[in-house]
Amino acid sequence: MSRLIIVSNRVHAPGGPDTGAQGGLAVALQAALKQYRGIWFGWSGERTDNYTGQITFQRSDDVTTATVDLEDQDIEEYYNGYANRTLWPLFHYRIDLAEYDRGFAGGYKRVNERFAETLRPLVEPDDVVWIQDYHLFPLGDALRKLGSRNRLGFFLHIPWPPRRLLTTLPEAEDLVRSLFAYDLIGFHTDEWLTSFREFAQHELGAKWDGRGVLTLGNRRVRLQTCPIGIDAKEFAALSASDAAMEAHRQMIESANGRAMMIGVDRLDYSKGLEERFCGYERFLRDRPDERKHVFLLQIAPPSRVTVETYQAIRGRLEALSGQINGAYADVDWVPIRYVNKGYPRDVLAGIYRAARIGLVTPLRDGMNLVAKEYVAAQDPEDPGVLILSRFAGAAEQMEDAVLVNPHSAEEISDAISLALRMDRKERVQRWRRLMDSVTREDVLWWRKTFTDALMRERV
Ligand code: ADQ
Repeated sequence: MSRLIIVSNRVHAPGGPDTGAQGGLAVALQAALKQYRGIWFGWSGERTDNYTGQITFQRSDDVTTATVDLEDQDIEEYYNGYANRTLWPLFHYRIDLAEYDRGFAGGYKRVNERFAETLRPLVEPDDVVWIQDYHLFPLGDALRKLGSRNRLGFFLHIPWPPRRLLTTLPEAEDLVRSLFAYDLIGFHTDEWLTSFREFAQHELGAKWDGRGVLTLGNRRVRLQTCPIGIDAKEFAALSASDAAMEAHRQMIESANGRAMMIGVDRLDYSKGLEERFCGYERFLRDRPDERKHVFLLQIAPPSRVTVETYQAIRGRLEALSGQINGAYADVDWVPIRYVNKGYPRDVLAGIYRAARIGLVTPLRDGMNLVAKEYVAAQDPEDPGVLILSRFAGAAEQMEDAVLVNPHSAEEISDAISLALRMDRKERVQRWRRLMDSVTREDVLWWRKTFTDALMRERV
């Protein structure tokens, strides 16, 4: 049987601490690796003075992790630079924040080539290689240049931007051409897949067969929509754990009869946190009668703290929550509780369950797993209401949420009011349909769908 080799920017070594950040993806990938006696390769998160390609192997059950350390310049140009300051904003439609810098582009190429050189000797002829996400677009091509004839798959966890936006990236054509090294590319939604296909067809002259295959010169690549899910069963079980019940009890007690709205997001401009606060402020301003029946708990652990735009958004959110609380708070009520830390997943499950409304309003998101976790954690007899951005990939599957345009404060305000007034019958009906899709297309379905399709590709 073929072995599976998964490659991602960061690798979580087995048995590491549960910081809440690892999430369902790492668990699903570990399960896939176990099934295929696989290897998980990537950056350790540590630095070194001199990249030598020295690999640290760790083994637990049937999963082997293989990690390398990176030099400061690599981390600065490849990770903080091209990945986080060029590709991430551009792929979330924020060309105003994207920085185009040849130094970043060079560092990105160098690290991908280093990964390829280090990984190549580990790959046996029958192995199947599955590369994850935007940090590693050119890795497949670099492996082919070193003679790999293995089946190579790639999955993109973030949106693919519309063709005209992507043309602003100086390296766009080379980058897309390099993706033809793969046999299969997976996207969360049809929208992201179509944007990729349109760029390849109209900017590079690739041919589309109408049945999922693009051809460029002598390379063919299959495109597939394959939305990621969560481990829904495990998450529902977590929400019945002791830690979850205790968190639930505490939240209900401290809500003091008011409806809680919950937001859980990495502190990132793509998540629409400022727009969410403004929409809530609109609700507070326009609906004085409903105002004190509700409060918002926003949990937002800082991420990418060394990047300036992330420091700036943190400052703006602190100011905005302070202004809103200053304008509306009373002796017995504060409209926004704003918390900047992570929580273990069982505690998070209890908090979700205590929330009458899940507020998930990214401006652009590849999928968004928080929306699915919120649904999975609900009490089936008395579930809360999910308010979800139309611009999250999750909206393609979750049409029974209250869908909103996160750029419109009025739509967010109306949705909050609607959710607060929604009767139990409608909440249960909507939740059942949502839970059905969250359970059916879970993370195990996602990785099986992708790996099965990859195994079927001819070499
Ligand atoms: P992210 O942008 O990180 O993922 P998301 O899909 O919402 O976004 O996943 C975040 C995860 O972190 C969730 O599992 C959530 O529970 C956890 N988390 C967030 N805040 C937390 C906190 N304070 N404490 C504990 N846990 C917390 C990227 C893409 C997404 C895509 C995923 C998977 O941007 O669009 O859904 O990859 O493909």
